[in-house]
Amino acid sequence: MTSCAGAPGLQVVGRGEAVASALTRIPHRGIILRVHTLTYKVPGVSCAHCQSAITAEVSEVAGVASVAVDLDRKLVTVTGDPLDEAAIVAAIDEAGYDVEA
Ligand SMILES: [Cu+2]
Repeated sequence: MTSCAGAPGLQVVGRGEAVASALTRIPHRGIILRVHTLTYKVPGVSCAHCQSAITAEVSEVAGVASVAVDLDRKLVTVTGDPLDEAAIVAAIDEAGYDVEA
């Protein structure tokens, strides 16, 4: 049997999967482009405990989509839409850390 009839079909399936995974990622990228990103300097963060404590508190703030804690640079980056800055600072404070002005 030649592969002429089958191979194109398989390729279409392959493309279909590629398109499906691309479509899965596009909304995510769209959100990243659309959402607000706020970065706070939090000098007190030093270890994985600080990281998880802040992530846990800030994640509970309404509108927050993601929280990233950079332990080396002491930065907390929050993305979401909308973002309530006062609530985020309060959440970091609640976790036991001060945001550097
Ligand atoms: Cu720590």
